Amino acid sequence: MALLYKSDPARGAEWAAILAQKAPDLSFRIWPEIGDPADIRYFAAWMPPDDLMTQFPNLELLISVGAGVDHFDLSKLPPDLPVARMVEPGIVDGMVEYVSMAVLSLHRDLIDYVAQQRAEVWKQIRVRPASTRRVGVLGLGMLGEACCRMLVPFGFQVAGWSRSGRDIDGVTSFAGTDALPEFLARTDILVCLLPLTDETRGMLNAELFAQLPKGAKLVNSGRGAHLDQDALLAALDSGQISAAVLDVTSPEPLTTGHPLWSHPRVLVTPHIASMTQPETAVEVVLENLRRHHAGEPLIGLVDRQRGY
Ligand code: NDP
Ligand code: OXD
Repeated sequence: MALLYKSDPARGAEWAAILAQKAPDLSFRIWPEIGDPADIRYFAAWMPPDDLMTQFPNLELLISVGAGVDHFDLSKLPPDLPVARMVEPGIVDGMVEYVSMAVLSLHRDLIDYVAQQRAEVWKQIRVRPASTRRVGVLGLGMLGEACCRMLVPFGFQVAGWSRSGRDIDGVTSFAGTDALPEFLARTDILVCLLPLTDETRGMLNAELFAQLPKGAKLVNSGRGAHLDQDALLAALDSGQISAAVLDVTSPEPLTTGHPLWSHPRVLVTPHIASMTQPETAVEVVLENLRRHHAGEPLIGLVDRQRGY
C-alpha cells in the first residue's frame, strides 16, 4: 500500500521527511518514481494524469494538495472514488494574511502611494475610517469565513455571500442568487474566495461590476477563471472599478504584454495568496488515511455533485 505524491518536488521531499517520522510503515513515493503502479492506493496531487484509473487500478482515495479541486476533471473519475481537498490550517493562515494585506492596501490607497513615490509626489489622500468601508466576501467556506473573522476587528463593515448563508459574529450573511444584488450594492471592496465550478466560472463580469457602487475595488484570490479580465479592464477604464489585487489570473502566468501586467490600478501576485504547508498537510492526510480505513467521514470530502 503506497501513497503517491505529484506536485512541487521540493515540498514533496518535506512530506517524505515528515512521513518517515510519523508513519514509517507507509510507503511514500514522489512522482515520477512510482514503483509498481499496483501498489498505489492513495494519490495526493495538484495535477493528476488523465489516465489516472488505468495507471493506478487499485486507487482508493484521491487527495488534492490544494484547497480547490477545479484542476481535477471530476467527470472522468469513477463516481465512487472519494476525492478529498486539502483542509489544513496552513492554507487558512496564508489566505487570512493575504486578504488582510490586500483589503488594507486598497483601503489605505497603497496603489496610489506607490505611484506617487515613483513620481516623487508627496500628496496626502484623506484617511477614511475602516468603519465607513464595506467589505464583501464571496464564499464563506473555510477561507472566506476565516478572512471575515480577521477583517471584523479592524472595524470594517463586513458581509459575506454564499450558497447557504453562514452565521459569523459581526458579519452580515447573504445567501443565494436572489441575495447577490443587495450584497453587491453594499460592497466597496469585493473579495472573491469562491471555488471554481460551472456556477461560479466567469461570475466576476461586467454585469456584476455594474451592481457594485461606482469606484469599488476588487480582490480575486479564488481562481483566474472567476474573472472576465476584459470586463475588468473596461470597468477600470470607466472608473466603475477603481483598483484590483489579483492573485490568480487566466492563464497563469499572464501572457507577455498582457495589459494587466502594467495596469497602474492593478497589483498582480503569482498565485501565492496561500500555500499548503507540509507539516500540517501531512497530519491531515494521515488522519484521512485513518478515517478511510475506519470507514469514517473524510476531512474535506468533495461533494461530486456540487463540484467543491
Ligand atoms: P469551501 O468549499 O470551504 O467554501 C466555498 C464557499 O463558496 C462556501 O461558502 C460555498 O457556499 C460558496 N459557494 C460555492 N459555490 C457557490 C455558489 N454557486 N453560490 C454561492 N456560494 C457558493 O472552499 P475554501 O474556502 O476552502 O476555498 C475557496 C477557494 O479558494 C478554493 O476553491 C480555491 O479556488 C481558492 N484558493 C485559492 C488559493 C490561492 O492561493 N489563491 C489557495 C487556496 C484556495 P456554502 O457554504 O453554502 O456551501
Ligand atoms: C489551492 C491553491 O487551491 O493553492 O490550495 O490555490
